[in-house]
Amino acid sequence: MATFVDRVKITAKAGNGGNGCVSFHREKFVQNGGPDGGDGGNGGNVILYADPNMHTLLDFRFHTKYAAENGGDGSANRCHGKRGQDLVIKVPVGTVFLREDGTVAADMNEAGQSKVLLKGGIGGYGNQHFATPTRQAPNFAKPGIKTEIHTFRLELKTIADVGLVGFPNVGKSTILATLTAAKPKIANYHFTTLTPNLGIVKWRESDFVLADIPGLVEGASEGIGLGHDFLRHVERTRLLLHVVDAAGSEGRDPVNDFDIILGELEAYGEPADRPQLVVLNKCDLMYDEDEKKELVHRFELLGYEAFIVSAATRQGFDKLLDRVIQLLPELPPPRVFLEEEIEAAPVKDMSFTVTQEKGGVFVVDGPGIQHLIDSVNFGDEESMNWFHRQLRDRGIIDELRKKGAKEGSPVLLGDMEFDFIE
Ligand SMILES: Nc1nc2c(ncn2[C@@H]2O[C@H](COP(=O)(O)OP(=O)(O)OP(=O)(O)O)[C@@H](O)[C@H]2O)c(=O)[nH]1
Ligand SMILES: [Mg+2]
Repeated sequence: MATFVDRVKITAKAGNGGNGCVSFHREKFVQNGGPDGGDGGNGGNVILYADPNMHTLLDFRFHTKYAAENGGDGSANRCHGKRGQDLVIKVPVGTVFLREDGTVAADMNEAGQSKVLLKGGIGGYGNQHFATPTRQAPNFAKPGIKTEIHTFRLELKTIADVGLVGFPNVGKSTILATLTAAKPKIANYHFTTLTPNLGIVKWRESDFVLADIPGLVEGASEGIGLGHDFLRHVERTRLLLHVVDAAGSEGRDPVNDFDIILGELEAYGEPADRPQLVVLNKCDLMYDEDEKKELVHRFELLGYEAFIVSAATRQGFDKLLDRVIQLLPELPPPRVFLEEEIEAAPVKDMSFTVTQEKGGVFVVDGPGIQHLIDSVNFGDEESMNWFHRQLRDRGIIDELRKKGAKEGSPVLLGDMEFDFIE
């Protein structure tokens, strides 16, 4: 049996920012050239693309790790590091990216749309930025921002206006083939259809997207048959065409079949009042007109409109389609999942320690230190002033002095080393 994959787990990582460079300009006859270390390039982004030609997540089963290119490091002569290349991940339309905590990172619900899933790390400044009138030879540069590996669960939730649901072999694919240009596989056995097929129905002045959803069986909501895999595709259709084998050609009662599928939809979490029309298929196999009318009546008693059709002889669809295009404008649009941005939690703990290491380096450590360094734009004077104020207000300067730091002492703050200046 061919495998249809509509749920996978992958990891993705945007590119790291390249490191800034420490370098000094050297020229013959020029002593003490200025700092000329270039900036690191930004890391590449991870970008998603909703590809209308893809229909399964199968590829992701074999390829589960995705990483965009890192930014290049800066180099001497103010050479900027190369920008890391973006990585584009193509997915079928309707793919939802969920984070490990269940929040939605992206819902790729429109054909051709692109979204940034993960942003690349910003490149670090080279020491060319750090020349100030009082500090002509800064020997520090900023490292690029390192990115993390994220895990995502991908779920394909097909988007269509109308979904054909029902037991296997009742003729759903045959109906899709009758009404649209789609050419689904049709055969006289259960679970012929393993992936949802889509087609466009053009009727009178309207058109709508029709999805043929693989057959459901009793216990599908608990994972029996192909289980949840298929129920997931019912979620984003606006109207259901619930197909039953009216002729009972496999010996089952159509109303009983209908009840079983309703139960599965409800167990899966579909609202009980889900708009649906009953399609009584295979009526070419019923010779008694009264029997057909009686069946329509049984469904009406349950509160459903029922339509007698035959996909084999293409009869009875006019009335059904007229009703569908009349209903659709009144129904809400397909469900879209709200995307949540996750922002890094602000660091509240301002505590820090200063220790002197063997080489005489003063190491400042604490939960908020790296965050402080990352927040500074070293090329901008105002930002630098803010940074100095932070060092003073947080008591870091005082503590360094207390521990014995003197003008010119090496200080390691987060992952950045520089000389202590008062
Ligand atoms: N006599 C008759 N046979 C039909 C009709 N519609 C479909 N069939 C036959 O019923 C069998 C199943 O049809 P499919 O369209 O593959 O059924 P399905 O509901 O898509 O089945 P699964 O994909 O397995 O869930 C095929 O042999 C069809 O030719 C109909 O209106 N009348
Ligand atoms: Mg089928």
